[in-house]
Order: sequence, then C-alpha cells, then structure tokens
Amino acid sequence: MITLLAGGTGSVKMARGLSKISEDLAIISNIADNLWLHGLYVCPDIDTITYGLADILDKDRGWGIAGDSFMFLEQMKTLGQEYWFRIGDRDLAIHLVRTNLLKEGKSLSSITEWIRKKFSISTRILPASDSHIETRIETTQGDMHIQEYWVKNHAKPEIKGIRYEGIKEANASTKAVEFIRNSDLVVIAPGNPISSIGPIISMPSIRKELESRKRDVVAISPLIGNSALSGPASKYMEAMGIESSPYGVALHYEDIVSNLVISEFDAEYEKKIHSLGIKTHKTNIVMQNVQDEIQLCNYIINKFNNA
Ligand code: FO1
Repeated sequence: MITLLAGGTGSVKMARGLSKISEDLAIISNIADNLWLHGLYVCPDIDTITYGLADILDKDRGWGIAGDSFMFLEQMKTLGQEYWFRIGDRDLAIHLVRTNLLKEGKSLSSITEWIRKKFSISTRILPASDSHIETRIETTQGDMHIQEYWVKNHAKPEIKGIRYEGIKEANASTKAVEFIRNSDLVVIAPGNPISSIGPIISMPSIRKELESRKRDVVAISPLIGNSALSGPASKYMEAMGIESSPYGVALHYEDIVSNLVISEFDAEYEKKIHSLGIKTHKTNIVMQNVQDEIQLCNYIINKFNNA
C-alpha cells in the first residue's frame, strides 16, 4: 500500500500517475486552503485531486472542471458579490452538496469518501483533518486567507509571516494516521512545502507517525535550483526563512524523510543534503504530460516500494 501526501496543483500530477500504477493507493489531502465563500465550503485541494482522478480536471489551469462555464459567477458579479474566486457552474455542485452534508452533521472525511464513490474513483482520498484549519498570510497590507493572498491579491503584498490557524485545536484524521502507519511506502508529492504539505505534516499525530516511518518516506522536490516547478513555493519558503532550493526542501523535511528525489540538474545540492542523513536520487521531475507522470511514478515505485 502507498500513501501520498498531496495538496495543490503540483501534487495532482503525481496522484494521477500513482493511481494508474498502484491499485492500493491512499491520498492524504491538504485542507488548509479550504474557505467559506458565498455560504459554501470550498475545498480546492480535495477537489483538484477528485477532478484529477475522475479525469475531468482542467489541466491547463490545474483547478476546476475542464470546459466549465462561469454564468453563476457573472450573476454574482451583477448582484455586487465577490467574484475574485472563480467557481465554475459545474464545480459549484460539489461545494453545494458538501455544504449541505456538513450542515446535516456529516464529517468532511465521510463526505469526501461519498463524493469519490460518486465519481467512481478507486483511490482513497482522506482530508488530513475534519477540522477547519486555514493558512493565513500575514502581510504589510494585513492578515489574509491564503486564497485571498494568492488569488485576490495576486501574491503581491509583502509577506511578514505564515501560520496555520486552528491547527493546535484540530485533530488529525485517525484514518490518515492509520494509512501512514500501515503503508509500505509514503510519498510526499512535489507540492508547496509550506502551503500544501506544511499543514499536513504540522499536525502532531501525523508528524509523529511520519517520524517513526521515516525510513519509508520519500519526498519529491518541488524545486529545480531556486525555482518552483509551479506556484509560489519559493516565495513562501523564503518568507519562512527557508532556503529556496532542494537543500531547503530537505532541511524542511529532515525529521520525516529518508530519501529525496531531485532534478538531474541539481547535483550541486547533493552533498549538503547527504549531510542531513537524507539520500538523494536524480531523475526528471518535470511532469508535462501523462508519460512524464507515469515515468516519474514508475521510478519511485521501482526504487522505493519494496513490498
Ligand atoms: N486558483 C486561482 O488562481 N484562481 C481562481 O479563481 C481559482 C478558483 C478555484 C475554484 C475552485 C477550486 O477548487 C480551485 C480554484 N483555484 C483557483 C485554485 C486554488 O486556489 C489552488 O489550487 C489551491 O488553493 C492551491 O493549494
């Protein structure tokens, strides 16, 4: 069994690749980019994985449903409502159903399970927690939800700090902890170490489990050199005082990872990464198409899945 820690548009490629190769895969999804909007509970990372595995994801944007329209959003604009977060007409359904089920008292985990079955997805999708946690970006223009920072303010305000609000009071999903405990291999997707993977590995019971399974945990670098494969990983890492490089990624995952897959162009970082007791493995980590996704996932499974 393989467990993938995932979040954001970078991770879905690995989720898709692994799901094509492994029949026994579980994905633990980030939840700290979830937001309440228009009275709806929107879970972007869970939905990106769901749509990715259901093969309806808009691959160019990396979020939402391919070919979706935005009539609902247009109408919200006419009514003077916020429209910076582009919820598509077909996408709207999942937020509506989820919100109604939450109001009936169902947990986010059970709703996510119900939804993945509706989409006939065989891979398990587990929210890291049923509690609401949100990544807050503290900026010179005030404190804001990560979606407000990234989507509404186009990542322009200067960052003073980043925190996961609610994480101390939250409990990690017991299923997620069990999956990590019982997996032959745990893979950390090449997602943003701060905003996508950070909230998952900051939950004490998940972290503790990862620490004890460290030998079987492999991470894929989301950076080549100092640049992120996609999104604001470099920006968030620097804001947290972490070097934006594969070495910075290794340092961030030092306690929970024994192997790091890096780009074939990043040999210069290997010595420093080895000094942390982490082994490096060089290959092509850029996933531009399905072939790349399968190639990288095959590489990981052949190298690390000894089950
Ligand atoms: N990302 C954007 O950059 N702009 C959007 O308007 C936007 C809308 C959106 C709607 C539903 C959804 O599931 C995701 C959406 N995203 C949008 C992506 C989202 O901001 C990111 O994928 C994640 O939050 C990254 O962790």
